[in-house]
Amino acid sequence: MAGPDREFPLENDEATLERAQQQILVCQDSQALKAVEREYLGKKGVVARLLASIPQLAPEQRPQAGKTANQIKQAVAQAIEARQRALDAATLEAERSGAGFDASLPPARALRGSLHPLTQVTRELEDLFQSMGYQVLDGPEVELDYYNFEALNIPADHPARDSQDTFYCDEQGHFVMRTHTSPVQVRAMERLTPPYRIVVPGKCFRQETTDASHDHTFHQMEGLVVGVDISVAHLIGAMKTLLRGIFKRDLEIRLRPGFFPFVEPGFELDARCPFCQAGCSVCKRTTWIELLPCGLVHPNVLRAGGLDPEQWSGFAFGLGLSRLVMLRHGIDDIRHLLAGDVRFLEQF
Ligand code: FA5
Repeated sequence: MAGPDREFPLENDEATLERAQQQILVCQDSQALKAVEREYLGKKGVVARLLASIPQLAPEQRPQAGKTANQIKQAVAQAIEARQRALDAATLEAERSGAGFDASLPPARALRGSLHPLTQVTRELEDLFQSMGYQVLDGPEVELDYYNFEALNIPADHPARDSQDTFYCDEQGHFVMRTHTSPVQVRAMERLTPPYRIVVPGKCFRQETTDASHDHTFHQMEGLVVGVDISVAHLIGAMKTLLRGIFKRDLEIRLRPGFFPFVEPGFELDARCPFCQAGCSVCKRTTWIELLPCGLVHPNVLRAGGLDPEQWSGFAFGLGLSRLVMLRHGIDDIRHLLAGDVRFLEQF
């Protein structure tokens, strides 16, 4: 039977401490140290047993017994900590001097982001147009119906106003998600004094069924030049420079008639396919690629912008930036562009 005198002291306190310290010193790893820690400092360890047996001692022995138990506890904890530090240092030293450590190896590759391909092409074109004297302007994505349609000579019954194409933002239909960047044409006319040249890159929104070449959210870059006696010749000159900037060489172009209420005459501009001579999948075997709609600014639009069509004229174009990025990188589905999939974006 364990009587009080047998429990405390288990042995004399110095011997207990000495034994613990010896055990600690021969530990070769953290696991062994943990075992010693449990033996002395654990819930049922030596120190806990010492403390538990104090109440059974004669009252005058108790203070000294408590003090001794706490001293052992502290000393053992310190010895364990010191041994752990020594083991850690030894491990580090072994790694440094051992065969497995090569200080000349390059560090692990840091992950770096990159610019979205749409941002890249937007910045390139902004630089190109700025070098030709154009200003880069911005406009609201939530637009007034007036600027998106009415001021652009798009009458109320025009199919472009059909609710299928437009995201309306309020019951009355005063606010829309802009369906193109053209509303900034009139906003610019109201603010600037001609002559001027502007480009407006930005997001557009259309309520349409998406497929590989149509998204509900896509990017365009609007261009507008206003001056005296601006003609189709100016438009063609600017478009050729634009193509040279994009494809880094001269490409033959052609204009087909195109209808947009805000230009007269209006055109669809095609360029010779930059990827083939005899037809390929990009140009659908026609050797022409449809590049952008454009035309001379309609007099009604000039008027809406506060300009006298007798005095001022202009040309405008609406480049589909999303489609251009697809063309440039051979992307087969426009929906990849805004899907936010890092595996896709990492490629640029
Ligand atoms: C327009 O949006 C006119 N505002 C362009 C314009 C400006 C004409 C100035 C004349 C003068 P359109 O709807 O064709 O036109 O769109 C222009 C370009 O935007 C298209 O050629 C195409 O590249 C791109 N685009 C149109 N709809 C989508 C869509 N759903 N997804 C991706 N790109 C689109």
